[in-house]
Amino acid sequence: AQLIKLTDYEETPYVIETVSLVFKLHAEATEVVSTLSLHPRARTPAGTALELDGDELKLLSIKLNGTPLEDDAYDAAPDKLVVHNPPTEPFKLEITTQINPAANTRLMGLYLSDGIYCTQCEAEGFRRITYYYDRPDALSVFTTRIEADKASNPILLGNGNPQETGRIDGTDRHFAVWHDPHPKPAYLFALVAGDLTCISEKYTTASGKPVDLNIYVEKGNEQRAGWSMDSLVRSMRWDEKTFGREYDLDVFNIVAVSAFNMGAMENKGLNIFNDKYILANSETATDLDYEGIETVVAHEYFHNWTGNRITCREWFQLCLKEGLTVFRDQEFSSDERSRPVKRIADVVRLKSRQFPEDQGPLSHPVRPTEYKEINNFYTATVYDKGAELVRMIKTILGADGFRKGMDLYFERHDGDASTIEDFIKCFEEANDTDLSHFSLWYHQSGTPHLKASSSYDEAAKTFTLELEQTTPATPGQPEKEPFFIPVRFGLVGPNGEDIAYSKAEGARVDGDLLCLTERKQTVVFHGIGSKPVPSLLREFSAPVKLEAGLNRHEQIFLMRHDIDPFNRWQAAQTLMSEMLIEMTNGDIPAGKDAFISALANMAEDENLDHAFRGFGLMLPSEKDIALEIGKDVDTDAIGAARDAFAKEIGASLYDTFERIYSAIEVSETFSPDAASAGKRSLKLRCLYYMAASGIEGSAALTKAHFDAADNMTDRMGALNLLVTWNLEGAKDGLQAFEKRHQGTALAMDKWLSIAAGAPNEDAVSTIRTLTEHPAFSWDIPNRVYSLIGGFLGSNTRGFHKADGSGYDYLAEITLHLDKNNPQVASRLVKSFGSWKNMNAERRVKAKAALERILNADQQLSTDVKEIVERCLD
Ligand code: BAL
Ligand code: ZN
Repeated sequence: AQLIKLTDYEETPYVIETVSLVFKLHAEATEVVSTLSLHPRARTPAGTALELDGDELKLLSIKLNGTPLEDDAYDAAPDKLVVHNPPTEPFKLEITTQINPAANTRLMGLYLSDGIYCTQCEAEGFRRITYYYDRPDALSVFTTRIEADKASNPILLGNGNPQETGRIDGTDRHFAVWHDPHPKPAYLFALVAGDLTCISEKYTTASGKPVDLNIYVEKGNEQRAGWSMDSLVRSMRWDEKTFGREYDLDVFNIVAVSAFNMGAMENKGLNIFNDKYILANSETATDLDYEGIETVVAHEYFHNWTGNRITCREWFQLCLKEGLTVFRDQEFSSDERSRPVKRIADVVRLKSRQFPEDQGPLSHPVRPTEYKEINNFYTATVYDKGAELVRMIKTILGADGFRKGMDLYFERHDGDASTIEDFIKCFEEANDTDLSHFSLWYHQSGTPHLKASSSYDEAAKTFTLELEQTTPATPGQPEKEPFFIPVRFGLVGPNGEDIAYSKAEGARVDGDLLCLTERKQTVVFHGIGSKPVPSLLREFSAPVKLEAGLNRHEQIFLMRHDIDPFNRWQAAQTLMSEMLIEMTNGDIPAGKDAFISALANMAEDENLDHAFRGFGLMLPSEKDIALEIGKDVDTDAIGAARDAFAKEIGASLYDTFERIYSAIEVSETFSPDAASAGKRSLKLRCLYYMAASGIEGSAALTKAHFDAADNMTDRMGALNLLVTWNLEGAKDGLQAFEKRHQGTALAMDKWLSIAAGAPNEDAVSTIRTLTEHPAFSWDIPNRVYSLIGGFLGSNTRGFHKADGSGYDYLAEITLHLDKNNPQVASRLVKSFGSWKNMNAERRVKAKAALERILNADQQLSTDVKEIVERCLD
């Protein structure tokens, strides 16, 4: 496949002013008539061919200004349409294609999901519908007419506002016409047709514009859509209040479908969602699901401004809409819930998903400069690190400066297909500042390491902080420049309060913000009356790996006293991580008892909210520890150490955990609010340690929790513990869960993921058996992500088993899935991204498995090939 380069960007020679689409829907032979109004740009030389993108298309007819084109006037292939010598004046091109939605297993373009016609066009799915300039900078005004059988497709939805509906005379068919007045790229096109029902609400924007909100689901699921509607209304209000952004159409429709590659899609006025991010009730959804729904509904809605009204010039600019919109959804959730807890959750996600990516063969800049398959770049780096970069801009400029920059961005670029440079320029101009050094974050990949050391001079009353940044080489970038790193900090005095300094020298320091610009900087703080413990990178102010240079005593001090909740949590994490690594190496960590005692205090601290205490108790995952070790990893040793540590903490603090567990009362009527969810999470975290302890009665307590559960959070949480710790009752629990939830796909996904994540001598056999279970299907991404993704993501010992069985299995299923759905296959095969960190025995097996994929006797998709080649590079 061709390497696409940012430097090759050129405007289209022709402009598509309007596009009028007619869909005659039939499961196996849908006809699409597309009428494009085109004109050449002023500088387009006469005779320049019009080249439109296609993908597996069949052309039925083509007319220019109403007349069929002669055969020699065009060339049509499944992946391209070339019109030779188009007119130099504005002209109309009518293109009729035929597509097969029922056979579309890739779930890109127009396809059928459970009998519902739906589309997914980002990034390049529209070219599977009709020939078009399928690129984000080709903005056009779309009108869509949908025709379908009325009985099986009573609901017909398109982008924009509804225009007209009616019967088609003499047939059982009907039609609907939708018009979207906002010019948009093809990736935001959508249509839905099917037998759906909806819940509705009336919304009035801040300026008084009425909007009809509808969430469409399969019949019978309407009671599970209420939380999504609630989240949507809150998102709309929040965007008005926080960014001054209002909705801009008469209707906003959301549709939930069961077969969907991504989480959801922000098509203009017609968001299409993976049903996992719409459907929830206490019986089938966990607190995390409720939170995820709130986030994703908000995220897609926020795209209306950051993504749709202002879109990307080309796909290299993906972070322009995704990083920014993730930042916006994170801020929304922080305002709706607990800000420190949300920050911890986001950093946990960043460190577990983005850090491994950035420290392995798949590392790439937030704004990449080349790709083979754009679908491979919907990554944690573009999304989550992209959001961190926006957050740093806010940290550097302050809330007001940030808002001024955003206001200018909306004002200046509304209706544009923009770039990261455009975005940064708005912050620079609105704040009269220079962000050129900061911008390196968009272009230089890799996770910087920040190493700190300090000394105190009692006589001079100075505290000296030495900070050194290094960024390891990443693919294509052997040498690194120093980053501009904003470090929020405090100098914590012996009484736990921050010490004020009288003067700081050696770096730009403003209040609690220190900005590093060089490889090595020494900052001297004056007027420091007693030796402080530095608390660095508060709120995780930059996406770096910090080596704080503190001893265990100091870390425990921060864990107990830091006024920054994030760093209290971080101190506990750092201690756990260091100790787990020592235990993995067979050593007994110093200061373990003191740490465990501090952990107990944090868990019992009534001044902290429940969710925070739950997070404080969280052990780093086996994957996190493997990443921290970084080379010659033995996942069995990590797993054994982590199990032993959990058991030890559980046994030492059993009484404490029991006390906390018993004292927390959760209201009897289920509510998904953050406070109630926090209580459930802390209870389950206590139960985790009690279950790990092996102490008599703990298994029965865990089983009792499972049996008494009246909501999915508790039921799934307790079942997971029974299975993880292989307790008596695990088998019964799995059976009871299956019996209760069989037939409810999203609930059974949880059952599959619990079974997939369980440590087990022969994990691959277990997974193989489960692929035969009626709850599983290779064709529905959610099922695959739950079972296979659960195995690859949570069963570290199983996937990285020294005999290579996990690697062999991943090679096998990658090849299997690639035949039907390359996007899903490619997502899974990314799990090989950590293979170079493993020990020699495992590396040999992983490399062989990767080579087997590459050399397989089948045509590999560009998606999978690109990932495998990068892994092997
Ligand atoms: N644009 C793809 C899905 C999302 O990030 O919202
Ligand atoms: Zn997005």
